[in-house]
Amino acid sequence: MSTAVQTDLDVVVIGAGFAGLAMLHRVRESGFDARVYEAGDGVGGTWYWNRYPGARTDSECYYYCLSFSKELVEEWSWSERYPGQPEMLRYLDFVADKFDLRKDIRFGTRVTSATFDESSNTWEVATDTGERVRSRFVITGLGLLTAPHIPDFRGLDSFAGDTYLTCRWPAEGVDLTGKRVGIIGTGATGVQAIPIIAEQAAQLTVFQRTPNYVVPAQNRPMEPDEIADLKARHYEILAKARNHSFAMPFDPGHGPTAEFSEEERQRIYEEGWASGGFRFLFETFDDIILDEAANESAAEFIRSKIRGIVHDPETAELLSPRGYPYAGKRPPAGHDYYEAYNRDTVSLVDISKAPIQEITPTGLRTADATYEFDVLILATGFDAVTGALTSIDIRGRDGLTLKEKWADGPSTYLGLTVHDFPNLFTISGPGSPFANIPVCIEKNVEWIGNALDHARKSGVEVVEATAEAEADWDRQVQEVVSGTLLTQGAKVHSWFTGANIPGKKPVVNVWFGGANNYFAACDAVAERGYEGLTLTR
Ligand code: NA7
Repeated sequence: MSTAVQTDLDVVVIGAGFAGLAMLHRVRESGFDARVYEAGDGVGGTWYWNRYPGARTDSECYYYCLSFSKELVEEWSWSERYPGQPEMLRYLDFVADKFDLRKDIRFGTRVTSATFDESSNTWEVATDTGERVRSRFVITGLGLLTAPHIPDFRGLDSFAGDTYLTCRWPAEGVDLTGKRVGIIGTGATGVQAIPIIAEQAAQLTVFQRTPNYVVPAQNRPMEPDEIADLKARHYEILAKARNHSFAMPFDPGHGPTAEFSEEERQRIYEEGWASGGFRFLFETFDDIILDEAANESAAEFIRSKIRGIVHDPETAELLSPRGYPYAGKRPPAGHDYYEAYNRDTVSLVDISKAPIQEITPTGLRTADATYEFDVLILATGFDAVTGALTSIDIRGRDGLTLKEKWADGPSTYLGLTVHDFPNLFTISGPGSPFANIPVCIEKNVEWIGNALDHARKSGVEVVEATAEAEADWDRQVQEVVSGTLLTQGAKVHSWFTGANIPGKKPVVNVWFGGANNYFAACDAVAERGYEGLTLTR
């Protein structure tokens, strides 16, 4: 451990995406001396790194944004219902400039370790640029989907063409015109990238292990009247989102599926399909993620749409998910996704039964065939939720690392704090909701900001979750999901069970008990004087 401490800070924030920017602003408003460390050369987090063709939000613009400043809400206007990555990045740049956040951000600087010093109750934070700082609090804003997952394909380095990772796509773009492209991965990323790549490439081969349930997003430009109306109602919309189980300002569904005739169901599904994206899941029927028959009914509707769109019946069948529930994996939103397979230049290879055996200098080889291409694209996902946190050497009491503590699955209190890791706060940490992220982030930011204010006012030096409160929260995280179909994602490598990473113990790592209920639980803890946390003067 270095003793060359150069600076004393109240707060170190790791990451300059939505979470880090909002957190920096919040603690600065309270007069804390704060610094953000960001590995990228600019702000944006997820929206800085994920520049692949077709990258855009799966949530609508007017609630996938920050709300802490009325002026910001007033000044920024979105151009599309689902903003593309360049627009999202422009937005976060605008936020950074408007609130003069950059002066407290160290870009191009990765935090390598954070060590809690029990003698001074401070954190010693070290970076890959050689900085060492001592801070009272450390707050992580690392994002849920940050640490790339690159499967251990034999021969990956032998490929003679260019290989690209979607989440590390070059900022200057890649010209795929006339190229033969192979892409592995058909999650939310692959589903967005495939139709755009298909427009450019001479030939695109898609390697699919598990088909997804893809509902079209129904993107369109935003109209001036609509923008004005949404701005005027922003805080009403936010209140509605905060009251929704997935933090989206949606209306409830029509009720339980079984209460409707087949004809009525089809009409409601069609309406949901036309509304687009997550609205299909949440505004059609209320029991899709709870009841197997209801889920199968919605799933079959989606399969019927696939059969209607994709001309080749064999391809349509390969694209049709079976054997796991709709929403058992995080469902992607499509932009002419299925339509892309009607191009003569796009072919789909099922690697579920004949897996990839090795990457070769000219392409890849599965158990029963070889394929050739010039460019290989990996859209293979992330070591989600815990991966970014455990990639930093974070040491709490008695030198315990977060990686050791979470060897059998993550454990937190409210997804925000960890026993044995005092004065550490994790925005959107494991055990916090997987829901519309900016809304969840801002609730976390408010809660942490208020906790820090409270600590300072009361002369508290150490804030730490009790072991009991943490165990109780972990139990609740597992309990609330057990009555849903979401646990079944484990059998199809869903990242929210950790099952997409070979060797990672499958355990549901996010809160599925309703974002609204989660927000209420966090508020109640604060109102009761930070119940479940030890506050030491
Ligand atoms: P996902 O949703 O985890 O998708 C990763 C894809 O990569 C998925 O189709 C995987 O197939 C595939 N994959 C992963 N490993 C392999 C191996 N070894 N062989 C073949 N195929 C593989 O990540 P995304 O980036 O698309 O989306 C992540 C989140 O970002 C998304 O949920 C949104 O919240 C935004 P599998 O399905 O595991 O069979």
